[in-house]
Amino acid sequence: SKKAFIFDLDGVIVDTAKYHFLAWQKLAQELGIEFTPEHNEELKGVSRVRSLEIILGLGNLTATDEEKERWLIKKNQDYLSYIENMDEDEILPGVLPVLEYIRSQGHFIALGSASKNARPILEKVNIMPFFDAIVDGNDVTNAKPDPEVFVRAARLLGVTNENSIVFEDSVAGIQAANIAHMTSIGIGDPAILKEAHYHFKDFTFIEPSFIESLLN
Ligand code: G16
Ligand code: MG
Repeated sequence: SKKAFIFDLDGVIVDTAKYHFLAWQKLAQELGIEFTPEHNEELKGVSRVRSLEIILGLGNLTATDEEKERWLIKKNQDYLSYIENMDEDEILPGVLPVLEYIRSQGHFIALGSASKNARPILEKVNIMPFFDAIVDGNDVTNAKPDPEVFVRAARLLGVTNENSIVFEDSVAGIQAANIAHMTSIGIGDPAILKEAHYHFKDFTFIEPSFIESLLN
């Protein structure tokens, strides 16, 4: 039967984390909060609202809902200005061959991202045509590690959770896949992603034979 290969976006297909970092750092600076690349690790896979709460927590700052709303809009405007000129050169190494192989074998490809900017990013890097289904931050109410984003993607394709395979770079995303009884594949640091069923440093290490081994 057909499988669903579900890809996270940030940290898996493209490295937008560096642009999120720049935009959050700009805001943190204006608020007088120290925000380092190490702090930024905690924001990976985390929703926009939750990310702001974490940053405010770093500075022991409280804010009204109006202020938070204003800062979230500002952060996103800055982020959008940083990603404006993204193109296919920013697709991470090895991703395109894996997408092409999965498609050549007749299986489904889906996106399961926390980002509300996922669609414009897929368009900028010119890979929209690969995707049979897209579920992003605009479609879900529960953030990873809740499996909602991945389960919705599988449902859209009519594939069971057990026949779904998730590529993720965040701990919360691996947990979400595991909770849903999907196969989880961690991309990145093995020390961070130890709960994943399989693990690769990046997509250049994923051979067609590995994808094939998941099909039975
Ligand atoms: C991404 C990033 C997170 C970001 C979130 C929301 O998730 O990893 O750092 O906070 O999306 O993004 P936006 O502000 O664009 O809605 P993912 O799930 O693609 O890794
Ligand atoms: Mg990610």
